[in-house]
Amino acid sequence: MYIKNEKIEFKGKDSKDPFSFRYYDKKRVINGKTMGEHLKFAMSWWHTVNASGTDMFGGDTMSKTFGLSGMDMYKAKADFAFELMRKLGIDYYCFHDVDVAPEGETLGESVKNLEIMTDYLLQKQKETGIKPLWVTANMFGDKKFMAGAATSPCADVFAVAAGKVKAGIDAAVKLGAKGYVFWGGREGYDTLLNTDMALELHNLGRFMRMARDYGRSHGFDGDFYIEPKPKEPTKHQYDFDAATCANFLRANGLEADFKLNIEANHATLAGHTFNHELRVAAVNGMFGSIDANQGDMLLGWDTDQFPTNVYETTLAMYEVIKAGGFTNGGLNFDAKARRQSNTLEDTVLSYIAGMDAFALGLIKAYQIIDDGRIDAFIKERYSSYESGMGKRIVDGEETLESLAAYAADLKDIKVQSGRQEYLEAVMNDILFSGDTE
Ligand code: XLS
Ligand code: NI
Ligand code: NI
Repeated sequence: MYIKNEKIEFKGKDSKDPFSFRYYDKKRVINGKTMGEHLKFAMSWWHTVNASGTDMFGGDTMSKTFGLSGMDMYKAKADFAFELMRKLGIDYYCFHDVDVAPEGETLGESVKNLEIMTDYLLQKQKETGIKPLWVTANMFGDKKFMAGAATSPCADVFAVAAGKVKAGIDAAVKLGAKGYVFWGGREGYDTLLNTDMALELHNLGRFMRMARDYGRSHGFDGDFYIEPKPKEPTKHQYDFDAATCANFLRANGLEADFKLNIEANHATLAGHTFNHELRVAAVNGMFGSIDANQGDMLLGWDTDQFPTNVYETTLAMYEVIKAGGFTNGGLNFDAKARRQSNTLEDTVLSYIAGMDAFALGLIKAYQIIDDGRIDAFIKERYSSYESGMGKRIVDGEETLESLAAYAADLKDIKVQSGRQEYLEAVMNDILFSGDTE
C-alpha cells in the first residue's frame, strides 16, 4: 500500500471531500456510452511514476524510488502504478520502454530487462484488467540520440532506434496495447548549417514504414500515432503540428496505419489552440488519441500541467464527440503535479482534478450539442452551399468559366454576420449557468 486513500468514489458536485469525484461518474451513461467509455483515461508512467520534481534550476522535490533500486525498484513502481490506477478507476496506462525497466549497457540487455518487466506488468494486468493504451520508445534521452533517432546523421543510431521500436511493438503486442506512439523528441534540427533535411525526412519516413511493416506482420492490429510538437527540445521538430504530420503521413504512404495523438500543450507551443489541432486531425481522418494536459501561456514551454481549464476541456470534448469518439485511442494524462505539489496525495489530487475537468467537459460538450444553437448557427452560415449554385459547386458541376459567367453581373453581395460575440455568450450561458445533470 503506497497510497493511504481508499478507492476514489463519485460523490456528486456538492461533495467537499477532496478525495472524491464531483463529476466523473464512471458508470453514468451519456448518449448511449458510459463516461468511462467516452473518456478512456490513461495514466502516463513517466510523469506519474518517475518524475520527481526536477527542473532546469533545481533537483528532486519528491522521491519515487520507494527506498529501493534496480529491478526491485521498477517492480515497486509498477505496484504503485497499479494501485493508483485501481484506486482512481483508470483502466489504461502509457509508457516508454525506459520508464518501466532499467536500461542495460547494450540494446540487447535493455530488451531483456524490458521482457522481465513486461512479464511482471502482464501479471498485474491479469489481476486488475488494466491495459496499456499505447507504448512508445524513448529515443531522445540517452546521449546517442542527441542528434535524433531516425533522423540522426549516424546510421548506427538509426539501427539502435529500430531495435528499440521493435522491442516496443513486441511489448505492445504482449500487453494487448492498441496503440504505438512516435513522439519525435529530437527528430528535427537546431541549425540548418549542419543538417541534410531531405535525407532526414526520407529516413524518418523509411523508419516509420519499417515499424508499420514489422507491426502488421507480428500481430500489432492497433493504431500507430505521430504526436505532433513544433519544438522543444529541438529548435524545429519535423512533426510540427497536425497539418504537417498529415501531409508527412500521406507523402510516405502511412495514412492507412497512422493517426495523430494530439497534446494540448504541444498545440499551444505551435501557436494553435488545442481544439484547432483536434479539428485538423479529424478533418484529415486522422483523429486518434489525446495527451491531456495544459500549458501556461505566460511561460510558453511544455509545462505539462494537469488540465483543469473546463472551457478548454469542453471545447476538446466537443471535437472528440464530433469526430465520433475514441476507438483505439483515449485520454492520456501526459501531465505532472507541480514541483511544489510534492506528495503522493498531490498526485492523487491532480488526477482527480484532471479527470473531473474532462468529465465536466464531456457533460458540457453534450449540453452544447443538445442546446443546438451553435451547430444550428454553423449550418445556417453555410446554407448557400445546400441549394442552387452553391450545391452545384460542391457537387463539382461548375467550372471557373461557368462561375465567371454566373458572377459577371452580381451586385451588392451580402455576407451574413459571423456573430462571434453572440456565440461566445452562448458558450458562457452553457458553461456557467446550466446545470450538470
Ligand atoms: C513530450 C511528449 C512525450 C510523449 C511521449 O513533450 O509529450 O511525453 O507524449 O514520448
Ligand atoms: Ni505527450
Ligand atoms: Ni509534451
